Amino acid sequence: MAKTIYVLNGPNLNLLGTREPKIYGRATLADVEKLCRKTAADHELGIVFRQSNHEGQLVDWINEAHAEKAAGLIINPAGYTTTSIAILDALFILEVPVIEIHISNIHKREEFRHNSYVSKAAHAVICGFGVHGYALAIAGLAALLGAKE
Ligand code: DHK
Repeated sequence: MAKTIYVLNGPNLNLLGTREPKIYGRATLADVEKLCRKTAADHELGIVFRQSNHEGQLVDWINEAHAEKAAGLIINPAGYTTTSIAILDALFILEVPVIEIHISNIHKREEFRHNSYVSKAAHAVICGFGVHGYALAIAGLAALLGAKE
C-alpha cells in the first residue's frame, strides 16, 4: 500500500497568487496543490493536501494524520508559526518526520517571524525557495522515507 503524506497550509495561504505577490509570488494555492500532487506521485506517495485559516482545524488535521498513520507531514504554519503551542504539541504527538516550510525566507524578514515554535518538532525546515520549496520538501521527505527517488 502506498505511503501517504499530509501537506497542511495555514492562514491566508488560500490567497496565494494575489496576496503580497512580491513576497509570495503569483502561484495560487491550486497551483501549489498541483505541484505537490505531481511531486508526490513521482515518488509514489499518496497525498492529503489541505489549507485552513483556523488553528483548531489544523490541530485536528495533525491529529487525523496521526490516527490515519500518515508516513510524514509537511506544514506551512504561516502566521501560527511563531504563536501556536497547540500546533507544536500536536506535531510532537506524531512519530513520523515533520517538515516545516515557508515560501519566503522568514529570517530575512521582520524579527517577529524568526522564532518558530514549529521548528522544535521539525526534522527539517525549508524557506525562501518560493512555492518550489513544497516540491523540495516532498522530495526530501520521500528520501527520508526511503520512497522511490
Ligand atoms: C507565510 C505566512 O503567512 C507568514 O505568516 C510567515 C510564511 C511566512 C511563508 O513564507 O510561507 O511569516
